[in-house]
Amino acid sequence: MEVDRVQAIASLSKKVDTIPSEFIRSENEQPAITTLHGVVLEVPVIDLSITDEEKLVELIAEASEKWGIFQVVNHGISDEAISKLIEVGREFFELPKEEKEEIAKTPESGIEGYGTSLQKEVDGKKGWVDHLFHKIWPPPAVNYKYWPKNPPSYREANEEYANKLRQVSDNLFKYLSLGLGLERHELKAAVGGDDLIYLMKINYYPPCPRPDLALGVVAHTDMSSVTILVPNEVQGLQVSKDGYWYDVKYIPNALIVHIGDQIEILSNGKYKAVLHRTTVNKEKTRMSWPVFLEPPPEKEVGPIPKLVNEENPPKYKTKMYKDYVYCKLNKIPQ
Ligand SMILES: O=C(O)CCC(=O)C(=O)O
Ligand SMILES: [Fe+2]
Repeated sequence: MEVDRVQAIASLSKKVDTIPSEFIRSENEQPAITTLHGVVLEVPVIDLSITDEEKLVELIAEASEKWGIFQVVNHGISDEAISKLIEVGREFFELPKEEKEEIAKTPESGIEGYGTSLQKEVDGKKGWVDHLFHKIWPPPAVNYKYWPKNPPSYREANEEYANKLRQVSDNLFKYLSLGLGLERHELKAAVGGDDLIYLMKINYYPPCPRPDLALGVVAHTDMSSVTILVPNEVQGLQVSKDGYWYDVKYIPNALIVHIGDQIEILSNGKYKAVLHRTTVNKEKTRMSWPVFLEPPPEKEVGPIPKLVNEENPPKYKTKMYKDYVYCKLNKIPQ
C-alpha cells in the first residue's frame, strides 16, 4: 500500500506555501491560538549526579506528582553517545524514499517499522510527522529487520545508547519507587522487571509552511510506564498544565522524562501521566527520539496493592498491558 509520507507532502507544500486541509487544526488546537506566550514556566530540571539520594527522591517524586514530566542532566550518557544517536537517525531520514520504504510498516509488522500515523484522529486530522519504531532491548524482543541498515553505524549507535539508557532507567525506577514509599526494586518489578521492553521511536517533523495551524503529534499521554526522550535543537515539545500549553525548554544533551499511563495507574494516581503535544517549525526539521519503557504485553498492571486501602481505593482497573493498549488505540474506555 502506497502511503503519503509527510516528508513528501512537506516538500510540495514548500513551493505553494500552504498545507493540505487535513493538517489544519480546529481553533481549539491551533498552536498559534492555544500556546501561552510570555509566561516562562519551566518543567523541573533535575541533576542526577547529586549524591544525596533522599533529596533526589524528593525532587523526582515532586516533579512526577505536579508535572508528570522533568528533564534530567548529568545522567551518565555522554554527549557523544547522544550526538551519534541523533546523527544516524537524521541520516536515515535523509535517505531517498525508496530506501526508507524498505523497512516500512506492514500489516504484520505491528508497531515496528518506518511509517506515518494512520490512526484516526478527531475529524480525520493528521499530524505533521513521520516516524520509525523499533525495539532496542531486551535482546529477545529485538528484530533487526526494522533497524535501518544505512548509515552502517546505525546499529552501533543505537546499541550503545540502549546500554547506557538501561542504567538511567533503572535509577529512575528506583527513585520513583522510593518516592511512593515502596522498596527500591518494587516499581521496576511491577512493570516487568528485566522483561521491560525498550521501544525506540524517531519522530521526523519536516519544515511546515503553516506552523501556526498544524501540530506534529496531537495532545496525548504516553501509554508506557516511563518515556525517556532526546530532542534535537528545534523547539516543539509542549506540555499542558492548568489548562494552558507551555513550551518545554530545550537543554542540550538533557533527557526528558515523561511519566506514562502505567506509572499513573501503578501509583494509583499519585504520579501523573503528562499531557503533551508537539508543534512544528517553518524552516527547520525537528526530530525526537523517545524510548517508551513498556511492560510485556501479558503483564498485568493495576494500582500496587500496598498503595491502596479503604480511604484510598483503587482508581484504575487492573489489566494486561496489551488490553490497555488495545482500548487506548481504539478509543474504548479502559
Ligand atoms: O517529539 C516530541 O518531543 C514528543 C513526541 C511524543 O510525544 C511521542 O512520540 O509520543
Ligand atoms: Fe508522547
